[in-house]
Amino acid sequence: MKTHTRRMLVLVMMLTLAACQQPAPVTAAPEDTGGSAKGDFGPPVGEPIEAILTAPPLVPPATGRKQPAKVVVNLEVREIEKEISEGVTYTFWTFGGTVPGSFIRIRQGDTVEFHLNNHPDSKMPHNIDLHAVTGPGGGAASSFTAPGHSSQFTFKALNAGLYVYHCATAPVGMHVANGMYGLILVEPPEGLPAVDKEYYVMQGDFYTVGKYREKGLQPFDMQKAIEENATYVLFNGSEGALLGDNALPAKVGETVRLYVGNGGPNLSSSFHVIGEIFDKVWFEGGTRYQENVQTTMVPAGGSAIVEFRAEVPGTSVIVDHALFRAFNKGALGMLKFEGPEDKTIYSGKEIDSVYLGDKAASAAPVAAAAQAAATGALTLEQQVKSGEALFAGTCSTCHQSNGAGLPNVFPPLAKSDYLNADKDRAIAIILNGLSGPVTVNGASYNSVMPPMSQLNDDEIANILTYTYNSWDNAGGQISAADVARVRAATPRPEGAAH
Ligand code: HEC
Ligand SMILES: [Cu+2]
Repeated sequence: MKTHTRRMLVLVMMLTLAACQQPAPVTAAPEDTGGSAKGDFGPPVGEPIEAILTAPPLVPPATGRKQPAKVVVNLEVREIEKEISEGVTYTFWTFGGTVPGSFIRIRQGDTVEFHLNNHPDSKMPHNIDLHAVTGPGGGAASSFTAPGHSSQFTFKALNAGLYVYHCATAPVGMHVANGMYGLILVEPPEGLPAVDKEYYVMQGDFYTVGKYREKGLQPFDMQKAIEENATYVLFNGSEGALLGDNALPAKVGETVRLYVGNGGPNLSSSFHVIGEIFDKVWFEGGTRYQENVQTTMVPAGGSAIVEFRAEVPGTSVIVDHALFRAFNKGALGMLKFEGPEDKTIYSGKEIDSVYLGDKAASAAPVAAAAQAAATGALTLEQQVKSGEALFAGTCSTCHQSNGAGLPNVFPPLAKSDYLNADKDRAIAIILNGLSGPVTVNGASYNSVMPPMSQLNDDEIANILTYTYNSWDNAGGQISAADVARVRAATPRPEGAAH
């Protein structure tokens, strides 16, 4: 403890004593919530061990060791173009080829010989700052590595906890925004309690020149990053990383532990799982846990370990509860629990589509259509399939999945004379919404449809093509160019979305 800190403490104690004249009441010792021994456990024992590194969402097995060891970590930096959203690619800078980077698991007291290898194809130099390191820059100064080179440094893991690591090469924010972060777990000497499933989930915010879901290769947007105006907020580096077939599985009755990190670079996460209560949260990735938590804050450059039990079958949705990030920037994931129902806990109807909307449907047709559109080979059938997936949730909430609408409230899209009369008008309705009296198939409606301005030209074209080719409508095809033409012709106030 530094002298001035000690002086401060004495001062605080004196003030406290002065404030309450009576001696402090004797309170019961706080219940043990998992605090851990501190410090150095001596020199490494036995032969050096090569660390097992895993790609997200997987976590290496527990070290199972009772003594400190020398652990060798080999981490390779690679700059790679990968999908960030359906039909959208981005040049990620990675630790180990994935975003977030490889998960590293060691034990407190271990001596880590760290090798950072920068792939010869890289265009940039990189380094690493591990928050688990006690020393200048967390290793950054010792690990600056040009393309095609390797660096080595050694540190002793003095503190247990779940730590973020990240690149710290200038411009640091840009390297982190491009995906250069991951987690290193330093197990306490006694290890963590056994659970059935462990997964690795890490949030990050991304800044692209094109807007959310604008197709093609998207460059990094420095100005948006400075303004903290994220285009995407994602778990595990891409929109579909934890959705559909990539949902994290568990069986009913199993205990699940998530190692949650937040790479940032800018946004703190309000980490929440819809329909779950965290039995335990090792908040801030430290050594003590809180119980019965709904939402836990995970700061940029921080972490948390959350645990719960899969009680009933179904899909639980992982979100950043800053909800526009979840539903309009991609911060969604899924946990899929399989097993017998327990109607005493939950009646059993699976309701994930209420929250997930179009994300509950398979993203494959949407991706296929986007790919075909990019090469100019988009077919009517691909548009219809993609439109069907997007209609689910986006339009079906009101117009119903069979297009029938609801009497007096939502007009039908099925066999709608209003829809079939004018295609450009239909495009304009989706772009700008609709209010005031309308007559559809002889019935009048006077309500409000909000603008669906979060949809891009391809998506609107595909939704309408699906609508025109379903439920006895007039057929035909709407192209993205049609939507762009109508969009350009309709003035929107400054600040309105897109
Ligand atoms: C929040 C509810 C809601 C959503 C979501 C919604 N609509 Fe509507 N829609 C309405 C209402 C209400 C009207 C009638 C507005 C009025 O009375 O002026 C309407 C009218 C229409 C009309 C003109 C009338 C007709 O039946 O032909 C079309 C076309 C249409 N919507 C298409 C869509 C499409 C396509 C989507 C999805 C991209 C969509 N709507 C999403 C509520 C909604
Ligand atoms: Cu870097």
